[in-house]
Amino acid sequence: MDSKQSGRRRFLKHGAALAGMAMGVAGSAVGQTPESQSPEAGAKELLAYGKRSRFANAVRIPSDPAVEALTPIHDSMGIITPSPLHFLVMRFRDLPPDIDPRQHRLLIHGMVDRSLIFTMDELKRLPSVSRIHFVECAGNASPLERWNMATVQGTHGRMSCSEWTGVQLSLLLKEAGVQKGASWLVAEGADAGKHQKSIPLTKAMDDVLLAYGQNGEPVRPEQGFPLRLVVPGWEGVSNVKWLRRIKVVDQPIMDRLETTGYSVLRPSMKGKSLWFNFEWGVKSVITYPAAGARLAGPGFYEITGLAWSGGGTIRRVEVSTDGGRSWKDAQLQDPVLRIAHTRFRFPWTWNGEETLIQSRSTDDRGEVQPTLTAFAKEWGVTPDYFKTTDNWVNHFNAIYPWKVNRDGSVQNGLFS
Ligand SMILES: Nc1nc2c(c(=O)[nH]1)N[C@H]1C(S)=C(S)[C@@H](COP(=O)(O)O)O[C@H]1N2
Ligand SMILES: [Mo]
Repeated sequence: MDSKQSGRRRFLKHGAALAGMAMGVAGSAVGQTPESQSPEAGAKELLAYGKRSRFANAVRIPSDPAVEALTPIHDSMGIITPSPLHFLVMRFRDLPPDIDPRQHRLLIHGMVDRSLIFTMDELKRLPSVSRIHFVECAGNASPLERWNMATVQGTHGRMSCSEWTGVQLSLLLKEAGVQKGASWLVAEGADAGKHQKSIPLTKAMDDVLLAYGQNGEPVRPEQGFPLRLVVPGWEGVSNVKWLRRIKVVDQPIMDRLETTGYSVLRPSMKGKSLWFNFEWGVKSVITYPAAGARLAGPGFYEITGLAWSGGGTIRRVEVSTDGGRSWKDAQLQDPVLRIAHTRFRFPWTWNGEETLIQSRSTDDRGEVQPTLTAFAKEWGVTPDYFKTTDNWVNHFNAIYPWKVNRDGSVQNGLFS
C-alpha cells in the first residue's frame, strides 16, 4: 500500500464518519433525537447556525484517484456555489489541515526591502475587498477524465464560483517594498506536502487576493481556512490554500509540478512544451438538461448553464438545439461579472426527437469558445486524438454538446 492510498483511505474513513454525524442531526429534525442531544439543544443549534432541508440533497461526489470532490453543477442555481459544495482538490491526498487562526502567520520575504509577518487579526485590519470569481482546476472537462464522462458533474464539476473577501496582494507587496529585478513570487501552503506555486509579479500586482472570506463567512477548511490565494481566471492550482508564505524572487521555482503536471505538450509543438500557460480561455456549459439528466417527455424545458472567461467578461452566449445547424442568443442573467460565472437561460420546447444541445460563449475581448475541431487544430491534432491520448489535456474549453435521446435520457455528446 503506498502512502497515497493510505492517505486516501484516511480521508474516506473520515468522510464516512462525517456522513454518520450528518445523519444523526437530520434524524433529530424528525423527532428521533439522539440520546446525546436534547430537543432544546437541537433547536438552539438550528437557531445558531441553520442547516438545509433534509429534502435538499445536492452533494459533491469524490473523484478518482486523487482526493477530490466535484461540485454538483447540475443542481446549481444562479452563479454562487454554496460553500459546502465548492469542489476541492487536495494535491497531497490528505485531510485539510486543522489550523488555529490565532496561531497562523503569513510571511512575506525574499526580494523585498522589509520582510513582513502578519497574524490573521492584522490582515483583517487592512483595507479589504469582496469579489466574485470562479476557481477552476486546469483539468476541468478534460477529455482525459474518462472515468466519468456520463454526468456533467463528472465532466465539469471541478469548478465553483464564490464571493471572496480579503486583502489585495498588491497592498502587502507595496508595504514590503519589492526590490528591483524581482519578477515572480512563490506562494506556499501549510498542507503536509507544502503545495507551492510560482506566480508572475505582474499578476500579483494586478488582481490577486488573499482571501479570508468565502460567501460571507470564513473560508471553509477545504478551501484553505484561514487564508488562501485567489488568482482570478488562472488555473486552479495557482490558488494556494492555507497560505503561509510568499517569497519574492527573480525566477519561477520550476518544481516538478510546474514542469510536468501543468505544462503543455502538444504534438504541434514538436517536442517543446509550454510551461507558463495559466489563464483560462472563454468557456460555457449547459448545466440542465445535461449528461445524467432524464427528461420526462416532450414539451417545454428551460435550458440553463454557466459561461465564464479567464480574462474578461461574458458578452454573449448562444445556444443550439439542432446539432449546431442554428444558434440563437441566450438570455444572460445579471449580474454579469468579470472572471465570474455568468448564468444563461434559453427557453426550449423539445419535440421528442433525438438531438444535440450545446452552448457557445463570447467574452468582451471578442474571444469565442472553440469547437472541438478548432480546439484540435490549435493542438495540431485531429479531434479523435482526445479520445485516445494519455497526454495531459489541460485548459480544455471546447463547446460541449449533450445528446438528448428519444427516451429522454441525456448523455455526453462529445466523448462517451
Ligand atoms: N495548499 C494547497 N493549495 C492548493 C491545492 C493543494 O492541494 N494544496 N490544490 C490546488 C488545486 S490543483 C486546485 S484546482 C485548487 C482547488 O481549490 P479548491 O479545493 O478550493 O476548490 O486549489 C489549489 N490550491
Ligand atoms: Mo487543479
